[in-house]
Amino acid sequence: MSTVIINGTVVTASGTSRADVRIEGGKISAIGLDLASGTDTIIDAAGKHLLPGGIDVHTHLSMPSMGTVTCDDFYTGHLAAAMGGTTSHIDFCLQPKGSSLKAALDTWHAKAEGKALIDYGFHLIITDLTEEVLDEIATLPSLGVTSIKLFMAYKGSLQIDDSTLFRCLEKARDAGIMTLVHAENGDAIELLVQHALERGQVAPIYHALTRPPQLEAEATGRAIALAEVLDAPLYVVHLTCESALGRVREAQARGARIWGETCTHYLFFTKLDLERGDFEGAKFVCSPPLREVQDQAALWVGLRDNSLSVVSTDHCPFTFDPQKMVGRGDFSLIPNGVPGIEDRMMAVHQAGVNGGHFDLERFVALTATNPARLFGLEGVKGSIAVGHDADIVLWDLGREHTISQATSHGATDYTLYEGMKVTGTPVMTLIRGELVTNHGQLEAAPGSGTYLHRARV
Ligand code: DUC
Ligand code: ZN
Ligand code: ZN
Ligand code: ZN
Repeated sequence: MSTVIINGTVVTASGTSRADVRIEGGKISAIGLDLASGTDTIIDAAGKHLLPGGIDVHTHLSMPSMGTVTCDDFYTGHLAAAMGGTTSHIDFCLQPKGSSLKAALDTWHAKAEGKALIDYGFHLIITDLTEEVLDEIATLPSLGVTSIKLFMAYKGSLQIDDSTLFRCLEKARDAGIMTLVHAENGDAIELLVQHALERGQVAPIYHALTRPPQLEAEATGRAIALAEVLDAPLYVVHLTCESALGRVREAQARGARIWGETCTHYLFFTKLDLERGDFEGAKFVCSPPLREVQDQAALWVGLRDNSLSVVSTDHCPFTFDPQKMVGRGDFSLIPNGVPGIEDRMMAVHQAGVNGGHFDLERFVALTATNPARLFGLEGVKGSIAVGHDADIVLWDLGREHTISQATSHGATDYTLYEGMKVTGTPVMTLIRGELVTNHGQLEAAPGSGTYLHRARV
């Protein structure tokens, strides 16, 4: 079976050109002019741009959190992702306390089994570091997992101490594994939350006020210091503010192996959104919290100057009603997380490219090429190049669309981006050469998404 996509404009992180793309056995076999002859299937992409399928390296599907479970599973989350032009993701597999890492991975594989529409890999969140678990880290690459994540916040549940972080960084470094951190000072946050509740400050805005940016910058700097001492690679997830970005930049200038990621919502919303009426502010509760306009501006600069390498979603969806409603009398009970897996590509394209922050090549770098390179998928995913998987999005730069819950595909009952007008949307998505979405229709069967056995970093 061969397919050729003709008449399109191919965009990679390093250039844009008019070319046909030939696909054989799910891989890109040729890129050039006039490749159509002798092909089984021809897709005419006249007027469209061909982008590498989006790679979202930060998602939480069917993940237990704060007494509930994120509402998208590996079917609804994948449907939303594919409709939005995302063809691969790396989900966070959570180690329950007392569990082995292997058992946690088995649980996550079972969640995806028979449901997956897009390709998926796993990062491993370590919550309980025993000597056995420390030894197990070295075995993760043989299971296709080449990244671990640690939480410096959520005291009493997910939070690890500095000694745990240090030991994991060292083990991960030796095993060719990237360490990811959620960088916020959980000890100070716990006290600030207690004080706020004692004063009767229960509204959603206090979520942001009890997690100030200084505590993100402090934890970011601390994690960087530990990683630098060990010369271990470190990826700071969901970076939100100018001060934390400064820590990353300084480390990069010293030549340290430090990378930063921000997430779509930090580019579009501020803590003022937590004050929306009728408890709607709860829809915007995530950690770290939304910040200020000046932080947004700093993040856009970081995305342009490469001090930030990736825009992911931190898709961690809960319904407004009933899931977020649980925190109506106490902000600290609102599940932390926002949806975004369907919106990322369109929203970032709209504000980033149409808004003049960067060009289409940089958009591709931030949403596909860099994520692949940093997480062991280089040469396989993240670019339109010979030998790569044919994960291709046909993007219509002129198509107008208004983002709305009514036309979205995930399981949440809201989108943060309600009413946002975009020009430029995906119209067709291929994964490994197979059609997955076509003008809003799903063409793939559940179970067609495959597990990504990732290479060492
Ligand atoms: N951090 C995440 O990365 N995701 C959801 C919640 C959180 O605090
Ligand atoms: Zn986090
Ligand atoms: Zn997350
Ligand atoms: Zn350009």
